[in-house]
Amino acid sequence: MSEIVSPSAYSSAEIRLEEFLDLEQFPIHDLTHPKRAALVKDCRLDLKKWGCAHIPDFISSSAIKEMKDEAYRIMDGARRAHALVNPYLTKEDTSLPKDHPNRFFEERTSSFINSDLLESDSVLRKIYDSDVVVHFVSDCLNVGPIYRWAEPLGRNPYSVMNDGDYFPWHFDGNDFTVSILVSESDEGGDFEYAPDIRSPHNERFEDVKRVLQGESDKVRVLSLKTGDLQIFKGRYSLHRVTVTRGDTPRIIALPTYVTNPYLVNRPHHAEAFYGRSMLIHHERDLERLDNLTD
Ligand SMILES: O=C(O)CCC(=O)C(=O)O
Ligand SMILES: [Fe+2]
Repeated sequence: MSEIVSPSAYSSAEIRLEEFLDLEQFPIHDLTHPKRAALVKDCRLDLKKWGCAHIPDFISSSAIKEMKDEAYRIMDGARRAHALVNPYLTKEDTSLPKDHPNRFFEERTSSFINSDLLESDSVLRKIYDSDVVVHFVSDCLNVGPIYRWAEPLGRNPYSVMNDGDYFPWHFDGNDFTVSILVSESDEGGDFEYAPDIRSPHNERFEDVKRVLQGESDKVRVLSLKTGDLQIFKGRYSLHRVTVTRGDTPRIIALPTYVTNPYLVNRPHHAEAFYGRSMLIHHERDLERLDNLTD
């Protein structure tokens, strides 16, 4: 007779890493494994040098296929935005000079499949919910502790870009983002970023302005391939995705992490990116420790 056992924790499901990783190649669960140490070392160097770490072919092709299939099944829920956004996802402050980055607005035409739409047995959900993955990402960033955050819409969404779509220059509300490309567009869809262009308590508006005006030598381009893992400090690095072209949509899974697990996006950020704000976004519109605009 089978015994009914109550969960020992609210999230009691054991996540099988083998469902999305080749553990021989990427033994992220084994803290003594030299391969894990080498991966962490490379990521730390890349993050220091380029503000971005990149592990090719990290997620198994079967898990990529599962995520792609899921994204297509729930694609109807993708919200195509026509929002005009500035890099901070804030309202325009007309008291600032006309060429201030706060007043630089671009049209976002890309879509999100928000996190609340993911299927219950979604592989993306499992990747996000795995503490082993959080620990690995934290080690790679050399920052800890980091957490999943309370953001209900944007914690692990799919971003979808169809022919002609554009994802404008912006900073993220969360500290760190892991990107997993699930489907490559036929053309375009390059990730461009200016590493660590701002830091806690230092907005560096002049440097940001130069990037927006296309005059900065700080911009780097990363062309991801399906299955690659990218770890990125989106709160400090201004970034965008160039226009995508062709019939194949660019679909990317975006698990996101924070240093304060209580936080969510600010209401205006949630509305512009994820199509709506919820009560939680208004209740938790708190001061940020880093004192950055958003
Ligand atoms: O699609 C990407 O590669 C980046 C998406 C992004 O920057 C975001 O969702 O905030
Ligand atoms: Fe972003």
